[in-house]
Amino acid sequence: MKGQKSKRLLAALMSASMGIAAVPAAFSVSAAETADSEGKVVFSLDFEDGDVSMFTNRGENDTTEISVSDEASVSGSKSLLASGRSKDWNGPAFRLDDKLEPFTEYYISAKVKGRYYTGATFSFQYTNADGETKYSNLVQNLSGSDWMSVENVKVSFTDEMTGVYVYFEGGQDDLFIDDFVVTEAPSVEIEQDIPGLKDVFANDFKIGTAFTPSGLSSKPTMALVEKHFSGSITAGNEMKPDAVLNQAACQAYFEETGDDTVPQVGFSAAKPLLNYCRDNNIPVRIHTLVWHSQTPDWFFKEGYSNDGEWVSKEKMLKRMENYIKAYFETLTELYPTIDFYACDVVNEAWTDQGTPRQPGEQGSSGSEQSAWVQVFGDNSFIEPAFEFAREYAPKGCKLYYNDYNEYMDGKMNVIIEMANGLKEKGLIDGIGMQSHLDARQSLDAAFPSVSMYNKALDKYSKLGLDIQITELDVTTPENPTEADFKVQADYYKGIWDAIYAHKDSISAVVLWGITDDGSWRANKSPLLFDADYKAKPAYYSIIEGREVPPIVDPGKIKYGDANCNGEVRLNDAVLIMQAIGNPDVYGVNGSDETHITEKGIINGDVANTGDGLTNADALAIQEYLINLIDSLPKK
Ligand code: 9MR
Repeated sequence: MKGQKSKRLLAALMSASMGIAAVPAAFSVSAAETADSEGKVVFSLDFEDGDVSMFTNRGENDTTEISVSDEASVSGSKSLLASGRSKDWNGPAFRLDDKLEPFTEYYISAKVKGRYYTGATFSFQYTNADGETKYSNLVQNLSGSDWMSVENVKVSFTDEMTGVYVYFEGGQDDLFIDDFVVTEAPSVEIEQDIPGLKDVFANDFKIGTAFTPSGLSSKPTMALVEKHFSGSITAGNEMKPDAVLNQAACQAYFEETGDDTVPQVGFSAAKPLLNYCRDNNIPVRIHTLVWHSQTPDWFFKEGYSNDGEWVSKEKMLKRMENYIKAYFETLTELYPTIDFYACDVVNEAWTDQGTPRQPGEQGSSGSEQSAWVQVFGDNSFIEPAFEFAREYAPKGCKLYYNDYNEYMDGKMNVIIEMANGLKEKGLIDGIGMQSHLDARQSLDAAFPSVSMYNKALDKYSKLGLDIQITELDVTTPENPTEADFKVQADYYKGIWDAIYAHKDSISAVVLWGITDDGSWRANKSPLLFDADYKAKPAYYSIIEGREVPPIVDPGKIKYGDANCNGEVRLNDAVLIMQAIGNPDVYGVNGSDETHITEKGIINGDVANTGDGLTNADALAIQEYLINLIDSLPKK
């Protein structure tokens, strides 16, 4: 049942995201009822009773009027009509946070139709704790001459978000909506009986992932992060230049001071994610400072204005320095306790042939052009970027050059040449191998081949710099079969073995996402966990033959933290006493889920008695908590 559901859901998500979902002949879910094991129907609106009060327009300046109509319908004879729309962004909207629970996953399905032609987008908006409103498109290209369908679109929100809405937008045509159904996803427990990846490789390298703040509202997603990936977090988009640079603030500062070389930055987009990392003691990879993509063109223009002239190289150098300075200073002021241990200073500056990118605006013809090259004439912006990063990065933050197709000869050779130069000057600490790989139909067809990837690892490791695998994912063909997942698993294993063989040069392996459906390449299922949060064959292939090592790197022991929650508190002492007094329940193999772990035993062994975990350890923790001793372990 579960497996079938997962496939159906994934198919629905994939077709929905491609905007080609067909309208089912009939719609079977009726008025609010408790559904089967697939989840509880919370709202089911067919508008037959004439009630459209759950929908509004999108506030001030939105001219949309919401009414009930019998001009079109999918089920019954009525639908909701949104008329009078005078802008693309005009409603209709359905508010979530006043009706539904935070940190809970819901699926939304609905039918939409334009009066003359359907050309709609299904979108999501919320206001964050700083009062900023954010928007994202959930399903684009709902285009066709008839009813279009969104099916089982996953939505969730945190308790920090307000004004959370889903809405249809696009064009100015009247829109009809019918059969709008919100289902609460069945609560899902992740598999706790499999080893955590971060634990299996605890003595080798950090295991991490990238995610965006929307992941925070999904309990099972965060359970996977905690269990497998809490060695390192990268913000998927929220710490990139376009998320950090604030155009209005830059212009205001310029107006006030007459100085247009001091860019203004902020981290509101990354805030929920950084708060999570701070509260859970998770090291953060900074991605990224200097990049041609996701960097606004106005940053390179006179007056920070969209249509200004390009600034001079001299001015851009000053802007770059002040931007990098402000980036690190603001970040470390806001988050003094986070371990910002790595930073992609420059991202994707070289083409596969080993030349600089073409100069130009990022938006004007695809995203391949570089405004950095436009202003500097070539790639001579790389070295100052590293100089400024070296000067202003917090202590312990290692500096990386990061790129994709990093195993292609032309690109690899130029990266190595560049890295050698930067290394001589003490400016670089490592290479970030993004590793967006493609397993295809067979190991023979996979690109790159395992041996090509291995060769790149050989070459980079000879640089004498650190290597991090920064964005690992491995695509299957679209609509993967079981055989495709097997090939993916075999390929992951080959790549992982190559990584493992170079582990002395590698400090972190970061997956680019958590579950397949959340990936930027969702239609090719590239990750280790599926949409149902279950470990895929690829997960098993990379841990095959490995066990959770009992010995934890001394640098990773948190003395006193017997329950491994990142803090030393009285309940750590209590857990030790429980584990000793009632091992069946609280020992390493104890039945209660709060039982002590191998790592907890190491953390908890603090009394220096030399005889493993005893009540003396619990006592030492209590002495520490009431300041009778200064530090753990007890001297
Ligand atoms: O995962 C990111 C995706 O959500 C964005 O739409 C995309 C836009 O550029 O960037 C993705 O992340 C990229 C990363 O920053 C750099 N390497 C390639 C990644 C995948 O495109």
